[in-house]
Amino acid sequence: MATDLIQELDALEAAAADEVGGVASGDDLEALRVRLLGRKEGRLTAILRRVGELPADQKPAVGKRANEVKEAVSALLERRESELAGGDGGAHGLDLTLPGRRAWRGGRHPVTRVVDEISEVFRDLGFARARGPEAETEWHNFVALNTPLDHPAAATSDTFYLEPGLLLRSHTSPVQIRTMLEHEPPIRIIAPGVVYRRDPWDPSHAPAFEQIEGLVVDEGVSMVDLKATLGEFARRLFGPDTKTRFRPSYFPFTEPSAEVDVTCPFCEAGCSTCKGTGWLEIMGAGMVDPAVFEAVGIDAERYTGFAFGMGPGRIAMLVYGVPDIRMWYEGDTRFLEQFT
Ligand code: 2U9
Repeated sequence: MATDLIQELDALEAAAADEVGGVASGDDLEALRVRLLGRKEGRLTAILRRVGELPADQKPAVGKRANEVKEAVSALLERRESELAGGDGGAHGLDLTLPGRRAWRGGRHPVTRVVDEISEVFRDLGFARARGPEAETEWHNFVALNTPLDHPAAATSDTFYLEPGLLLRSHTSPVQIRTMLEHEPPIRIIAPGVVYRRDPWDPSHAPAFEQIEGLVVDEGVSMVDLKATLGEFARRLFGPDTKTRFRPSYFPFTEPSAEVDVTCPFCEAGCSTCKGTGWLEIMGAGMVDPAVFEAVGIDAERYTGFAFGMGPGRIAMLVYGVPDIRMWYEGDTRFLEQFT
């Protein structure tokens, strides 16, 4: 009688080992568990019910074997369950048919790309690149640039002061001042970098933005050199048919001064980017004011020079049709990755 029950337990274990591997879903596995180990109708329960009929001395052996089979079958069921959860039904829980995760690719910021493109054009025209500190003295940022400290640009409402006399540069022009203090002419440099102004954020203002300025100083440099250089720059940046025009303007550090427009690269005769005018304003420029040469100890009788300045963030807005400068600085990769 006891041997019959032990044989049935052996058969139950063998059946479990047989069937478990063929089960393909969690539901089927649960159904198999109920059939084998279910408390009411399961095969193990049916066998255990008959243990009561055995003579007392035979009960322990059958009970022990019943426990072993229950443990073994439970282990088989559990292993199969984790295999199914792994997805492939294989031994390693890997599903080689799942699609791969797409690698995240970084890219240069669109404004950085414009800075790099502009820098490349000027490099090819023979300009070196100069850098300088972002924390500047009042003297380098304003005084040496023919801008007295009672000028509105130097007011604490327009410029970030760090301490008396020390500020976050409001343009990259102090880099040119430092270059002239350190080097004799001829000088031919561009100074790209971030500058700071106390402007509240709005669609066309950011409190920190990129600027690229340029400076050429040599004997015999004239307005013709300025116009030829910026004309060639515009043709290389926007295309060979680009025309340039100069409109009179005023800056404290240049005389004469001009705003520089290029023909709109996006239309023949007026579009939304150029607001129907056919022209885009891309920079300011002028002949270096002799007072600036005097401040840095360059002989203004012997040397002349020209300078220019532009905002790559503004140019990137025009080139990419972006209506609000703040969009460059929000760090939203869903927006930025469109331009890479
Ligand atoms: C020295 C002498 C002269 C730099 C110049 C501009 C004209 C100009 C603005 C354009 C838009 C700055 O990015 S922006 O906000 N700049 O219009 N900048 S001439 O003149 C200099 C610089 C240094 C020693």
